[in-house]
Amino acid sequence: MSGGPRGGVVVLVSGRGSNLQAIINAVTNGELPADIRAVISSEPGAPALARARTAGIPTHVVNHRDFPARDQFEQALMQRIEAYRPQLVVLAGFMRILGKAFIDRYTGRLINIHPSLLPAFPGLNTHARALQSGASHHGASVHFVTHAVDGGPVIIQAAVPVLPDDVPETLAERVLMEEHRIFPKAIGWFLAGRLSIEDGRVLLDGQQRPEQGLHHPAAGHVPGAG
Ligand code: NHR
Ligand code: GAR
Repeated sequence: MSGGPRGGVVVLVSGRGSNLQAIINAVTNGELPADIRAVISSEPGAPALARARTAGIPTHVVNHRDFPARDQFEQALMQRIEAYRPQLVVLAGFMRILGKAFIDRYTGRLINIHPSLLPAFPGLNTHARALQSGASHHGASVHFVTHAVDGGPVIIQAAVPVLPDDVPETLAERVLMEEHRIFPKAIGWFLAGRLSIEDGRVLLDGQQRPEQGLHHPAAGHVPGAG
């Protein structure tokens, strides 16, 4: 267990912050026992920063443009994070790929929400790519972050149907509703000590959840809503 009393969380953001808001709301309404100690943005103008301030959470900006190399950006980011001694670091719409030093320090207590049913569509522009592929379903995944970008062990997924008139924006909106539901849930599981990793798979209460890691929508199976 690392640093401080249980439940300490630092959230890294780059943009709008609707997932951050969902986490804040879950804490506020008592569904998520967590202590959001700070929000750190890689983008100075991120709307997520205003959401944090409104909730009374300390904010910092670590702008990647202020550093000549990724490595130095990450050192600065780690310094900011370490001041809060979090149990968990959460990527909520964080847009910078993280390198070895950062991943090595936080492996096992660093999670991300990604807008696809991983392993389908890692990387960016997932909604347009899902539409382009003709997939019948799309969705979101919360996963542990490892060196393999969007390739770490999946904690929870939620699927939504792709509808005939969807454009990337309408599909993104449907997926986002699910993101806001599954992300606080995954964070709660982590902070309660209910998650473990065995053979690269995530266990909840020591059990493999039947819909995780066994099937994939491309194989004709739609993951459960968790
Ligand atoms: N870092 C590691 N090592 N592993 C992961 O799984 C990570 C990660 C950093 C971020 C989030 C991820 C997503 O959910 C994430 C997962 C940004 C990019 C990207 O290409 C890719 C994946 C994710 C986030 N970023 C560009 C870069 O050069 C910049 C893009 C931009 O600024 O708009 O870092 O999708
Ligand atoms: C979310 O859909 C999140 O899954 C995705 O960006 C959006 C952020 O929205 N994350 C990534 O694409 C990471 N590369 P938010 O700022 O409103 O939470």
